[in-house]
Amino acid sequence: MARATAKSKATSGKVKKAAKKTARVGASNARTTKASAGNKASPKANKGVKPIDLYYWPTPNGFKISIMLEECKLPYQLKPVNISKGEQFNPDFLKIAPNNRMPAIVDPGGPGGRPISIFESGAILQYLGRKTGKFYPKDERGRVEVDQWLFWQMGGVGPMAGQVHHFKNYARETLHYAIARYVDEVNRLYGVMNKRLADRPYIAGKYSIADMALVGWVNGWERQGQDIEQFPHLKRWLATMKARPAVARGMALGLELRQNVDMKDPKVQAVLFGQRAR
Ligand SMILES: N[C@@H](CCC(=O)N[C@@H](CS)C(=O)NCC(=O)O)C(=O)O
Repeated sequence: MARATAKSKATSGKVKKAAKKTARVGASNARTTKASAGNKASPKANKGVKPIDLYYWPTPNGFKISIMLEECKLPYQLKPVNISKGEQFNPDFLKIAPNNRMPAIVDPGGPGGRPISIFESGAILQYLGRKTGKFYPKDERGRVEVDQWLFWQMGGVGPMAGQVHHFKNYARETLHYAIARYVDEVNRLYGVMNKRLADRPYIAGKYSIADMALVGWVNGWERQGQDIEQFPHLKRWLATMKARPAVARGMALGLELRQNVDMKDPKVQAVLFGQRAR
């Protein structure tokens, strides 16, 4: 906690700057959201709806929520959390997301018409699915089908691919054992997904929040030491997913924010990987 507080103080000037940027990006995002509405009924439907605050940085976990917001045509305001500068340790952010990780949301129109804050991407996806009645079946069998693949992503593909990214692309020491272990595990998980997709268009049958949770991660197959050609059904699914305009918009959101971030910079590594980076 002391570390978090010190970091937050150290970055407070920068956070202020980011806040200015937030307003700017938020405004441009409002345009994105409006444009995304496409469907003429949407602006009317969203009349009087207060935008959801999206605490976000452009990474596969962040994309899950930007995709869902775009798919549901929900109005939202982008609140960048620059994780390479330690903004995830800001005390105000920790009140919303005590695990110091993004994404998180604050929905001013939560249950009972009162604001609600939510962290953990899977919980946010389920909440938005229940709120909108979209991409998350209401019937128990359909919901269980989606939940099991959503949790499979949360506990498997995300953490394992995240470890590959770390050991293969960012770690300052080359640990062959760790690289092989996580590359192999991601390979196994891709195999499971490929088999599953052999006889259905999407992971739970119909397009759902489980697909949204997966696409940002599978899109990084090359950096995860995988060859997509080995997984033809997964390859087809990925292409179908990326062809969806809302997915493309969700995965493009805020990419410019991380343009100049060097993940190998010792300062960035100290923020993200703590002692182990030194
Ligand atoms: N289980 C969390 C994981 C979120 C997560 O790991 N976010 C990363 C970026 S992809 C983060 O905020 N990292 C900040 C840090 O490591 O300090 C979720 O799905 O929401």
